[in-house]
Amino acid sequence: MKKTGAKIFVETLLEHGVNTMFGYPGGVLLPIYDELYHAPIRHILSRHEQGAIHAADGYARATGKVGVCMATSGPGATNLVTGLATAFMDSVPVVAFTGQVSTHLLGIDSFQEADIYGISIPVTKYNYLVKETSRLKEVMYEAFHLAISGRPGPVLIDLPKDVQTIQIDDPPVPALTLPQRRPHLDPVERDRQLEKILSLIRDAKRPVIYAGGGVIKSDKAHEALLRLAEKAQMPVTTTLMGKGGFPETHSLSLGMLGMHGTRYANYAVAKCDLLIAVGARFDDRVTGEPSTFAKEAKIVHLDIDPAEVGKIIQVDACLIGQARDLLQELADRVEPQAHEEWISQIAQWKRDFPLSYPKKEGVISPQYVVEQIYEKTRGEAIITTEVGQNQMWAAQYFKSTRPRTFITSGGLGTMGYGFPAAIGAKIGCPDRIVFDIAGDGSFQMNIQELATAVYNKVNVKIAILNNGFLGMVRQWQELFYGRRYSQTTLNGNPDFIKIAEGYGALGIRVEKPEDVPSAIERAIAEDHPVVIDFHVDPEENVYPMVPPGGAIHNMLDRKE
Ligand SMILES: Cc1ncc(C[n+]2csc(CCOP(=O)(O)OP(=O)(O)O)c2C)c(N)n1
Repeated sequence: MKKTGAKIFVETLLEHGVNTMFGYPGGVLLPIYDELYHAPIRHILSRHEQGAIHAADGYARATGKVGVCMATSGPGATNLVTGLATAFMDSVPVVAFTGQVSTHLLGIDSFQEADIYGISIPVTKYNYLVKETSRLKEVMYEAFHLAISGRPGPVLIDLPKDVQTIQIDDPPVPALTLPQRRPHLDPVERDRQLEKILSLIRDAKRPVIYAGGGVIKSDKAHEALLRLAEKAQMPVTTTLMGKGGFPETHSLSLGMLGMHGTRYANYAVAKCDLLIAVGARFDDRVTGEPSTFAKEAKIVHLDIDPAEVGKIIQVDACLIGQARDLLQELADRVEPQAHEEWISQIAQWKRDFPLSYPKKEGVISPQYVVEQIYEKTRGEAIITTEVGQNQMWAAQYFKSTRPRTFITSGGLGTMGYGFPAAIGAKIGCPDRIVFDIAGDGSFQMNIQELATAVYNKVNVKIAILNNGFLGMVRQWQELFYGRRYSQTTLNGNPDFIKIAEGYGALGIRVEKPEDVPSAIERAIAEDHPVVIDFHVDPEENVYPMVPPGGAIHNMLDRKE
């Protein structure tokens, strides 16, 4: 039986278990949207293509499945670019489809033609321009495989209109002919590395595990990490992307390290004699000046991507593979250890330098709002964040205990990510409470997605830490540019309550600290999207802070 490309497209999505996708139509996608009209796929119409791709990304991060989104040619496709780069930097499995002008119109500046294939090369794991309908099914099979295998990432498929309309014989299910990954190390060398790591652990007096997003992505890696840490008594610090990979309520947890990490995590890294990095990439927000990072330590790197090993820091030993498999192997093989002196030193640092913030009479501290969200959700919520101070306070004060519950744009630092990502996360995990911890600047970057949330009954909560500033940039201006607040005052902010109501959401304004807990309780009780506008201390800063390019153990703190 002959089938159009559009029909093959929908059938192939269904073969991959896709029951939800996010998108925004346009002329060149009419054949596909017509096919979707009666397909058993929930298509969420965003209000901006950036909203669609961030929602697909949030869905992927919360569920572990591939997130799917679609946009039309030209401006629809270019509106996806920030979302592709966001997913690429954080290794998120997204398959993005773009409509394209028909093949005979390619390359001649046709109406709404943009070379999204070319544009997206640096921000995708792989990308395709499908010129023949006969290739479509095979390309889609490859794309879904590539997005989620190995180190995950976004894959883009550009679909000219005629490829969607041409009819061909029903294509068979393709056999994937992708080149197989070869092991990075030969078995003898691998054994040597493993033995070396085991002996480094045996000899270490002051070990630290530094766990990144790879521990979240590799299913069950967090269980192996816990077993390894407890058995060898190794304290664990996580990156922003690694939050939830190790319970932050555990006595061996050091919380987050790096620019806004805890003092005790950064001190522990500075003083450790063995640092085991797992699923982490020595990002500059983590290392500060790399030549000063973990100077006293032997470095072990466990990662799925050999390109990450030795990229920033020379290592003493490495293993390449799934974080789960490598951590399980180490947890099985390692001999039980005790590091009483080291653990008690860390406990002392925790007592001496806890995370803290000033409690001012009548003023809402943003950190208090995050603490209350943690309390009122009993730490069970999925948190998404925007970018800036809100993101760092969320990371510091919401103790994550499970993978896939802290969702944030770590690598690209995309303002406007958190709210659409929250929509995707809630659709993927409808039984969880989902809070977007937002700044008043970031929220306005994708505020239009309130329509998406309300219309589709996506019960997300947006907690705006409204300081009237682009707070994080203002903080840098305060500390390093003589308090010259150039273009960081958000004059002209709207009335967020009216905006929420205008879209049919509930808006709650909170101006007094004593009203914070009840507002959060009320928002949770509502079976409806809620915007809570917390008027917080306008010039509160995120501390501790490592000045850019410094050593991470040299941190600034507030002047009392
Ligand atoms: C799309 C985008 N543009 C600009 C920036 C640079 N930037 C980083 S943090 C920040 C301020 C964010 O302000 P707001 O959302 O109000 O959050 P706050 O820091 O006040 O919590 C800016 C402008 C960015 N990260 N992303």
